[in-house]
Formats: sequence, C-alpha cells, structure tokens
Amino acid sequence: MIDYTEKIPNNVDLGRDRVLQRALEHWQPAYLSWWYDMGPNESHNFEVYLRTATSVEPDGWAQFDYVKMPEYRWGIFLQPRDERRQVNFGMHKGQPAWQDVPGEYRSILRRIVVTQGDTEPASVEQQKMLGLSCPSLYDLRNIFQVNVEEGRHLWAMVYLLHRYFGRDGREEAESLLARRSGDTDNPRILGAFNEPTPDWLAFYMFTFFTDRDGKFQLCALAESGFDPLARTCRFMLTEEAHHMFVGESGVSRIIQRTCEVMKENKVDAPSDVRALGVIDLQTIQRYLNFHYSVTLDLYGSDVSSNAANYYTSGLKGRFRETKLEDDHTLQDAAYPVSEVVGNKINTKQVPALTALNERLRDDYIEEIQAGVNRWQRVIDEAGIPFRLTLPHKGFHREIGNFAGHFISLTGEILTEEQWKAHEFEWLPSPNDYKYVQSLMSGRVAELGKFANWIAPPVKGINGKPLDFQYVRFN
Ligand code: BYC
Repeated sequence: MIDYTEKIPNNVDLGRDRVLQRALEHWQPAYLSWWYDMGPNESHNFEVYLRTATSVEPDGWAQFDYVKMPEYRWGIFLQPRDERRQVNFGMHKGQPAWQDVPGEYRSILRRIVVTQGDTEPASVEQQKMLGLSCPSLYDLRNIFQVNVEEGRHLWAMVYLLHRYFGRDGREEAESLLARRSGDTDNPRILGAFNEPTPDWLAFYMFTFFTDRDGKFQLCALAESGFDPLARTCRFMLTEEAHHMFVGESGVSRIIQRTCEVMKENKVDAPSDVRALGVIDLQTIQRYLNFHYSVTLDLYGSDVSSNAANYYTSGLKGRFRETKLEDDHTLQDAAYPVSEVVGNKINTKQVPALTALNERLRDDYIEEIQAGVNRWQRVIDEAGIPFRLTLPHKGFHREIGNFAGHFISLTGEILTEEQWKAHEFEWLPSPNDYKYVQSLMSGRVAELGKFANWIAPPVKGINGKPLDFQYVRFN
C-alpha cells in the first residue's frame, strides 16, 4: 500500500481518513496516466528546477529543487481554518460557515467544483506541445511550473469531490481525466479551454488573460460559505499569482524585444519588422484581441439566474466580498448591463443579483486594463507611436447579450459580411499564426540564451542567474 501521507504532502490529515485514502489510491494512477499522455510532451525524464508546496506556511509553499515532473509531489493544502468564520453574504449570512455540504446545495456546489476543476487539466492539455519550442531554459522551467501547479489545482478540486461528494464526486473526478481540450466528442466544459494554445505568444496571452479569470473566479469562490472550498481556493491563489506573472512578463519581454529591433533598425512596417525575426506590434494586438474576448466569455451571461442562485445560497461571492460595504444580500440593488437593440448598444439597470457575472467581468477588465497600460509603457519608453488597446466588451463574444452580434473593435454593430471583411485585421489570421510559429521551430536550450524574438527577463528564478541550468534534459 502506498503511504499517501508521505506521497502527498497535505494539511488535511489524509492519513486518518480511510475512505478518502482508498478513493485517492484509485484516482492517483489514473491521474499519472493522464499526465503521461496529456502532460508536457517528451518531458518525463527532465529534471526541472521547480517550486513545490510542502505546507501552507510562508516557508513551506516555495521549496525549490530539481524534480522529474511525474514525481512532483502534488499536495493537498487548505488555508488553516478560522473557527469563527461565517457565511458572509446571501440568505444564510451570519450563520457559521459550513464544514460540510448543505444537502440542498449539493448538486450546484458539485457543479461549481467540477467546472473549476475541469479548467486545470484543460490548460495543461492546451500547452502540451510548447516545451518543444521554448525560447529559453528559464521559460521552459516556467511553463513546467505552471503545468505542475495546474495539476495541483486539479488535485485540490478532486480532493473536495472525493471528500465531500461521495460516489457522485468520485465519478466526476474520473470524468475530469476523461474530457479533453478541443475534443469534438468529449470537450472541456468552458469555451476558452477548448481553444488551441499553438505558440508561446498565445501561451503568455493565455496566462495573462485566462489565468486572471482563474484569479477572479477563485477570489469569488474563496468567499464561499462552504468553508473547505473557500480555504482551498485561498491557497490556490498564491500559485495563480506566479502564472499571471509569467504571462504579463512574457508578453512584456516580447514587446520590449520588438521595440528594440524596431529602434535599432529604424523600421516600423510590420513586414520589415517580421523580416528581422521579431513579432510586429500589430500581431501582438490581434493576439490580445483574441485572448481578451475569449476570456470575457468565461464569466458567463451578463444576466444569469445561476449566478444569482450561487450568491443567494452563499456559495459564490463577489470579488473581495467582505471588503465591500453594502448589505451583502443585494435584494434591492441594481447594476448596469449592456444589450444590443437594433443597431445600438444600450445600457440598462437590472437587479444586481442577476448581474453578478457582469460585475465580476467588470472587476476583471479593470485589472486587465492596468496590465495593458504597463505593456504600453514599454512601447512608450522606446518612443514608438503605437497604442495597444482593449477591444470593446462586445467584440467577438459568444456568451451573453453580445453573442450572435457582429461588433467591431470599437463597438459598432456590423453585418456579418462587414465584420468578416475585417476579421483578420482584428484577430490573428492563419498567416499570423504561421509566422509566429515559424519563429518557434525548435527549443532554445543553451545556458543563458534567449530566442531572438524575446528579451531576457530582469532576473532569474529564486535568486538564480539567467544562465542557470533550469532544466536538465538527461
Ligand atoms: N463556455 O448563466 P450562465 C481557471 C454555460 S479559469 C461554455 O451564462 P453561469 C484557470 C453555463 O455553464 C476559472 N459554456 O453562466 C485559468 C451554463 O450551462 P448550463 C474557472 C458556458 O452558470 C487558466 C449556461 O452556459 N472557474 O481557473 O452563471 C488556467 C448558462 O450559464 C460558458 C470557474 O469558472 C463558457 N464560457 O456562469 C487554468 C468558476 N459560460 O447550466 C485554470 C466556476 C457559461 O445551461 N464556474 N456557460 O448547462 C462558474 O462559476 C460558472 O459556471 C461560470 C458560468 C462563471 C463559468
């Protein structure tokens, strides 16, 4: 028998719960088999300089060492329990936080946990091929770090399913390993997680835009009245921060390199920029448009009775719920949402309870805008007259009030024909993908070397130099 208390670092007293142990004994080999099939390609023998969480203490969640990824110790960590914690919003506000699943909310809670859990392996599947074309050992190590942590986030949700949802939970945990990103018959649950991540620019955009949806959704779930969910999400958020750093700094380094080359060579036409082997700012803008719009869909419909139910039941709160100053039941509050009426976009007030998806999306947009402003500074500092902008909220949307409409980057309602005529000015074209991928045909693996299309980072990982051997290939 495997000693799970040794194999799986945890702070949930795994060793004491035989039912849970048996469930995990069953699930762990299936997980590893999924990792061998769907984890990073050709990586199983690599030794990677990884951070492993071994406890939730400040000195325990950042242990660095060389690890072969299939041997990574995927642990189960919940933020320590606060005995006085209450349900902080909705109709149960003021009751002690639930340590078990309230019977009447069992199925919706399971659905939330499954939806959250499903995104984690999906992203690993989407990024599976990228290690073969990394721009440096530093970046290779970073993508692997992101991948093992997404694996750990899957473990976090599977722990909840096994521990609190009985046989249904065990079946859901198996299905999490059976769905596949982009599969026509058995796809991942949410749209963005079925889109390919075909190159490193797409990867950095994904970790900037889509991992940040992860942050906002986890923040909303960290407010949950179901205490084990809240506590597990809190710990997941510590890891999410690194993923967003990888995305933001990755795009920033690409922009920086492009600007350097543009200045050195006094060129600005995209074809001239491409001739010098870097990614033109127009293509970066098109990638941004794509990842932003696809990620906005992840917040669900603008007006959603599901969202109202989640909130009223005390299962999913708002971003920073306990810091907000209102009645935390939203019975009489209103919130503005947009809708398309004829050829105009109108704003109307709806009950705030039904607009909680929209509100979370707006919170997200504010943070995204700040990140895009930081990228803009890199361009401005190089003295290049180019502006990166966020598309209109209605651009290229498939979920909610804008779905089915053809909306331009700046928010005009167009006909399908008009929109199609601009599609590849606004979104990456097959040619753009082909060009970007042509830059990333092989792995850059010499110590301290970086591909021509990306600037080196400001510093290495855990105080190590940039020419550190972040990955040993064996
Ligand atoms: N694609 O009222 P509606 C992360 C479905 S990312 C496909 O609009 P609701 C990560 C919806 O399921 C964070 N389907 O939406 C990032 C529903 O289906 P049913 C992930 C969609 O339920 C990077 C129907 O449309 N976590 O962690 O209020 C790397 C109508 O529902 C989509 C969560 O999402 C879509 N985009 O809200 C790794 C948190 N949107 O009932 C990881 C948990 C909606 O008709 N999930 N639908 O079959 C939730 O809170 C909610 O499910 C959603 C949707 C916010 C996603």
